[in-house]
Amino acid sequence: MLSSRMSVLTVSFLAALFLLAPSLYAKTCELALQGSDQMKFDKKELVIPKEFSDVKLVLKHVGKMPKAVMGHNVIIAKTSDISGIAADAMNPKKAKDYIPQNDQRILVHTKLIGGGESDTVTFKKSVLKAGGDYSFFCSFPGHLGMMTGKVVVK
Ligand SMILES: [Cu+2]
Repeated sequence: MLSSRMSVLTVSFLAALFLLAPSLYAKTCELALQGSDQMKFDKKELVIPKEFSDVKLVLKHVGKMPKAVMGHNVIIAKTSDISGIAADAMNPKKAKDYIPQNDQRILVHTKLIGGGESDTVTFKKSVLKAGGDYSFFCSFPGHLGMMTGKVVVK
């Protein structure tokens, strides 16, 4: 009786350790970005502090307009690649939902969403180099001018 209780305790202890383990090794930085019907993001800068190994980016469309009219996404790339990606985003032969497919310049992206929707993307911080010149932007046609900002990697 005692030993079976012990083994139940042991199993639950090991299960708890197993569940805890990923959070002990991976430190996830949570970033939140909101897009609106006014064609704006609520932030001009996303900062990833040094101590994190992983990043979780949550994009929320706080407006009401549908995806086809006021769709938003987030693409993160080197600042020097942004205009080229934005151009390809409008080419239906290269892009799907305004996201160029199999494009090595795109380091991180969410899907395209409409009002009331949200999308989350998680990625290894190591896809970005500390101190690199990165930007984020929305690749929906015409949104780059209003919807862009810097990604600062510490
Ligand atoms: Cu947009």
